[in-house]
Amino acid sequence: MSTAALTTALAIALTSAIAPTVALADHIDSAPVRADSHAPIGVMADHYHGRGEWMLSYRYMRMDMEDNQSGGRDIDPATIATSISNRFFGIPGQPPTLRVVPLSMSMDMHMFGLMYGINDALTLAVMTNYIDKSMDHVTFQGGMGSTELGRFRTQSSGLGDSSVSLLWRLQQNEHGRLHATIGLSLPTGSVDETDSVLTPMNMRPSLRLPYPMQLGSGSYDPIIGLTYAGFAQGWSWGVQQRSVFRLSDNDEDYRLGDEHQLTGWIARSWSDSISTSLRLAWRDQGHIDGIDSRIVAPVQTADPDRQGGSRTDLGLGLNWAGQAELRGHRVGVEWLLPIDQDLNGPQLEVDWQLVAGYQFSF
Ligand SMILES: [Cu+2]
Repeated sequence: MSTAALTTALAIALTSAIAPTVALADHIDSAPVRADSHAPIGVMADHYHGRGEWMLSYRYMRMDMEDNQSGGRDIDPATIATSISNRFFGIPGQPPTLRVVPLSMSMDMHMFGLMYGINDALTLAVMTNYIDKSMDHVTFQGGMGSTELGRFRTQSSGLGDSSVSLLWRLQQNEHGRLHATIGLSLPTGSVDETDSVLTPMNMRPSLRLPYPMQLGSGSYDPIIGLTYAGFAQGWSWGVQQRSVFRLSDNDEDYRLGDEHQLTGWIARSWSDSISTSLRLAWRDQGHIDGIDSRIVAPVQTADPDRQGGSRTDLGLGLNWAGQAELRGHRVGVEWLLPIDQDLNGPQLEVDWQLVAGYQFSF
């Protein structure tokens, strides 16, 4: 028997010894499934699976953004249009300030996931998603002043970026489990979406949409993560670090900023089936390096330097895990509200996020 197999056998023996209060993995058939053995549904790659176990999942995510800020301070559309400089000024037809201002944006994402326990130490996770984005803007008339010319909406939808990851179990005992995530984000999302816009000169050309309205990164990006989840009777907690590194430019000569996320949660289990959670999530993303030469417009979203920033969210979650004949079925909902945002602005602020998901393992 190899050391890994021995460790696994030992971990399962330990886990079984204190069942039914602590069942860390769904595949230990003798114990009830703990609703909080999975993290709040907004946390990705939070758990691994035992050998030969499969999981299919679907998550719906909604994000709503409204109003602009810069470096943590609110800024209204007329002030942006008259005082924030346009980096493209000097190119024929480009005004000195940003004459088009985003007012709100919404994003709906449908995420599909598949997990498979290759053995007790390694789990494969594949994810892809379908995104729907919509942004509302106001256009100010001509090159100066604060007269509104009109409002317009741009939309984009399609496949987003996908990812393939390996979850590597580092430790599991009666107190908790630790695993590393090593993955690659794949550029299945488009970076050349177009739509028609209203210009300050009252024209309606169809243009390549600015960066936040594109659907993918256009690059192959490594993903690195570390997750710990701890369990006690009636309570559990966890922390996760997760980073995406943008190492190379895409075909349009830019790369998105690196992404770093740190989150921590506590969960209370009210019964085997039901748990509630409280979570803090910090996220930081750098600005864009390089520039897409086809994205030229007097709007903040077209400026690679006015992208990214950091945000801290507070999340309230509910997990349900099926027992007996419903074993293997799970449902989770999480509502996230920002408590702090510091954006490379002007940029739209996040108002709220909702994540709802269904998972089925067998
Ligand atoms: Cu899973």
